[in-house]
Parts: sequence; C-alpha cells; structure tokens
Amino acid sequence: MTSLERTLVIVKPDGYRRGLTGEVLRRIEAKGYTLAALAVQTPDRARLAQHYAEHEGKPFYEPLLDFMSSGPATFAIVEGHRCIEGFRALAGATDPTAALPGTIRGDLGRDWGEKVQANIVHGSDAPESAEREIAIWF
Ligand code: DAT
Ligand code: MG
Repeated sequence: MTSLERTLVIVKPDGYRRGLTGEVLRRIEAKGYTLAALAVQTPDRARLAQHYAEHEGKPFYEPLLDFMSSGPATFAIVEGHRCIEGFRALAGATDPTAALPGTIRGDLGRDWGEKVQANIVHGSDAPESAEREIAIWF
C-alpha cells in the first residue's frame, strides 16, 4: 500500500540566482515524484525563523536567515511514496564539498567560504517537519 507522502522542497536563493531552479525540478520529476504546488517568493524573516527554529542560537543561524531572505526562492510541495527520504538522497549531504557527485549539492554546489553553506536546496527531514513546513509556506 503506497502512502501519499509529501515533502517541502525549497530551491534556495543561490539556486535561483544561478539559474538552477529548472535543473532541480527536472531531477525531482525524473526521479518520478510529483510537483503538487510551486511558488516563487522572497522568504520573509518571520517565517524563516519559524521554519529554522531548531537552529536558533547556532553560529550559522543569523547568516542562514540573511542568506535565505536575500532574494527569490522556489517553494515546492513534492509528493510520492517515500519522497522525504528520496529527496534527501537526491539532495546529498549538507556540506556541498562532501556531498557525493550525482547529488544536487554534489553536482551543482560548492563551498563559497561564507558563514553559512549555500547548498541550493532544502528538503524536509521527517513527515512531521514536512507538514509543519508546508503549513508555514502554503
Ligand atoms: P539540511 O539542510 O541538510 O537539513 P540542516 O537542517 O542541519 O541541514 O541545516 C540547515 C541549513 O543551514 C543547511 O542547509 C546549511 C546551513 N548549515 C547547516 N550546518 C551548517 C554549518 N555547520 N555551517 C554552515 N552552515 C550550515
Ligand atoms: Mg534540515
């Protein structure tokens, strides 16, 4: 029995600026997941603070909010059985230098020497976070 799992994917402002939005969405569709909703918007700090509440107080938290509010990003609700785990596998490791080739972060990302890693994509890490994050942005 398949479940209609959902995840929140964000193509972050670095991905938008570099013209990689289509490439990321292409990989999601090529994998076989469904795009259920799409929206381009510049994230506001209030909702980013909710979204990233688990990281409050960490050294990269303020740089993360600055980076994420620095320009347009694309928000997607992605659907499919096991898409949360599946998209995290497509995205690769948080550190784009360590992310394996073949992954979005490994193929398209790099370390720019900033306080926060600009790593192109966000993907929810569990069903509860996915529903919480989707409610923030949609
Ligand atoms: P992920 O996006 O892989 O779920 P996370 O939730 O731990 O990673 O962190 C959120 C974002 O914050 C991450 O995509 C990039 C940035 N980040 C995380 N850890 C970092 C670190 N040690 N130094 C710089 N930026 C970091
Ligand atoms: Mg995370």
